[in-house]
Amino acid sequence: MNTRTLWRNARLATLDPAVDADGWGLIEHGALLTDGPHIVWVGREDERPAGEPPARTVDLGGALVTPGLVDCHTHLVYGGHRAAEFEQRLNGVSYEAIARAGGGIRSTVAATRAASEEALWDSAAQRAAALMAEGVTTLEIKSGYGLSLDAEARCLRVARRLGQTLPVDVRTTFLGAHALPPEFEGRPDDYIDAVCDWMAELHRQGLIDAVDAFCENIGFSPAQTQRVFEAARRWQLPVKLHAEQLSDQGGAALAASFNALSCDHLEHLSADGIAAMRAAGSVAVLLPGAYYFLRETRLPPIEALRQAGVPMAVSTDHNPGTSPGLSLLLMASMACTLFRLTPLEAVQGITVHAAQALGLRDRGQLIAGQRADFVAWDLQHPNELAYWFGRNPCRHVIHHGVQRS
Ligand code: DI6
Ligand code: FE
Repeated sequence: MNTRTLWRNARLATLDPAVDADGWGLIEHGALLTDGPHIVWVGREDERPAGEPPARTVDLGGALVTPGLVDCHTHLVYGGHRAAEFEQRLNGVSYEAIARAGGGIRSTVAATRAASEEALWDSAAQRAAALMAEGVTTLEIKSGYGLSLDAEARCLRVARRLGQTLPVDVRTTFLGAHALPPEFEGRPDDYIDAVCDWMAELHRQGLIDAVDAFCENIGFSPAQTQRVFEAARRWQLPVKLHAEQLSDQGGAALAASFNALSCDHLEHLSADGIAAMRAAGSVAVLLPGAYYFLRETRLPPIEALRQAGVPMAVSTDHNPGTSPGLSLLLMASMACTLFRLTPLEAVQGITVHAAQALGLRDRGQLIAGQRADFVAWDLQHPNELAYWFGRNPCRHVIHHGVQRS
């Protein structure tokens, strides 16, 4: 059966360096041929190879087309919110002080434990819909607000079900080592033992694609993080790390020694950390939403990462405490204004490099063989993705070769 679709009359931003040297990989009067969930040909419409005509043709009306967006770092599944804590912070109480007083992550843990699986599903599905409306076709979701075997399993099941139910790919990350739950007060090493045991069980249930930890003075030490990573290695699960967000713990170098897919945040990253990430091929995931919302002043070392050739991704870090935003396009804009990324770097950061931060090489560019995940925008040039904010220029989303909207 002929299952091929021709998507014609588009201006393609392929992000394929083979198309042009400037990085955007623009093709005017372009077209894409898809077969089921894959792209089989990309090029100028008048250069389409002869052969069997496609079963279906879709006119994209001259729209700009980019790869589907990838949000590679979110904490999407949780109960409640923390607007009151936001007020406290505006009155001068620091994020660390709130966390140390038992608020912060722990207050979301209490709300998450109290929520039913259905309630968690409803709120997370609404958030996913907001991201998807802006062209997100692949989404990472971390656990880390359950902090017990049952509650972590519930959150990961909700994340899995989102990917099975909605037209979006979901990658799950087990972040048991996010914070110390109250029942383990004063016993962080015992808690790490428990996290390693739960990992085995959750992995057995098929709920984990990667493992993460919060390596920080208000989180877990490098030695504790290392134990989590050793357990992940036992199950051949890739790792990533919340590293160097509030202080330099040497987390990035530790993660790199486990071939981490990514190190995320990185405001306090050192030169040694950068060298280790480069050697390991780890992606630097930049989270300008958290920087903005915490009113941080210390920038991640963007120029040094750029010079070292470490790929940079950009993500929402959506969570109720430090980044309650649900717009990946706004993050691209803030990556430019706050972190001084170029628009091209920001767009690569929410596509090809974000995919790489999830270990996915089959998406993020418009190239034959890749997933047929792409977005038609009401824009002329892809640099506008990092320019407009508070506007959603998304016209159509195609996921696995199927037009979603
Ligand atoms: N770093 C963050 O920015 C989030 N988690 C983490 O490890 C914040 C989580 C929260 O405050 O609820
Ligand atoms: Fe995070």
